Amino acid sequence: MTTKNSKESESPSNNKIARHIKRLSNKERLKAFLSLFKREDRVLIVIVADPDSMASAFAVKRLLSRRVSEITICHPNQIKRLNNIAMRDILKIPLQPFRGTKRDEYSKFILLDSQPPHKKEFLNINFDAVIDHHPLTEGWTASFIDVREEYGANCTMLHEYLKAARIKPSAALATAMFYGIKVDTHNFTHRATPADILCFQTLFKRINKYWLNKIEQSDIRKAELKYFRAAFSNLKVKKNRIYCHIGRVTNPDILVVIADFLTHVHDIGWTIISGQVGEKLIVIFRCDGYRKNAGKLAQRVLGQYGPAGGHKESARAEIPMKNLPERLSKDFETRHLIRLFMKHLD
Ligand SMILES: [Mn+2]
Repeated sequence: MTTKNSKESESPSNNKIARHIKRLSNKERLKAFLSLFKREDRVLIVIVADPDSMASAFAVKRLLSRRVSEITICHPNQIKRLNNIAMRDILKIPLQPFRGTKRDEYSKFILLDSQPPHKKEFLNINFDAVIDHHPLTEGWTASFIDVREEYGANCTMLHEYLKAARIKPSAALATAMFYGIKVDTHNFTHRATPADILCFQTLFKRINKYWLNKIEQSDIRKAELKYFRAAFSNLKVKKNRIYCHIGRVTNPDILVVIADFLTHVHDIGWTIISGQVGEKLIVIFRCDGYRKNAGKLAQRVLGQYGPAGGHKESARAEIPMKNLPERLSKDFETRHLIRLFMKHLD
């Protein structure tokens, strides 16, 4: 394992390196990146696994294939989202947990879609290259730093490297990058640059749309289907609002799926779904945003009991059951959920 040393303070600041790399053309940048590696190198790519970072790692693996002797991708986080598990499995992205990866078996280290201060596991690795689109942080350096925060997705940057290397991505790699851009730009409703749009357009003809559909649609576990039965038997409609307490669930993500599903009901302005996970009451808010503010309502109604808040159209609260008034903390039901909101919604 490589560790930080005192020499670091004498090397040029990461800002200076990042500015230098930013000024290069795509071809020059590719050349500078590839010059870091020798044939005998064993490369460890580190990511916090999400669609954008997985696609970026997949692209770097392709870029370095046949140039180095070994490339491994590892991630310190657990992949829990079903869409991300589907992406990894359908596109066959080879990943392994960070824990259990022997770092002394590797000679080069790359960090993608993240920076060393973002996770404590990263701090004692001397990265050779960092390619990211988050704002540049301080207190670290690397030989190669490509940080361009104006990019909506990290894989858009990697697509430029592939293009400069004249590599045409396979259907699996194209689908991975396409999905990574979609997720990181929230389908282009959040930060996205012309570069992201151009990349998206270029990748479109190479993707496998059946794989993409399956990845995007996989968000319900078979074992979770039973919660829909609970949802339909417990839900109450009151004044264009749907309220529903699902009961105990193992993973709060299913509450989000059910809340999103119920927003499809015509003439419904609010959907408020709750469920108990461990000793917490999780409440998911959805509204059409028209003269409504889910984040403010969540804060107003539940902020006194625990963390609650969010955006205009969606919000969430996570309330320790013990913080609720005693008559509510036992055998919580949909009618209790309604009672909580009565005072605040007319
Ligand atoms: Mn990203």
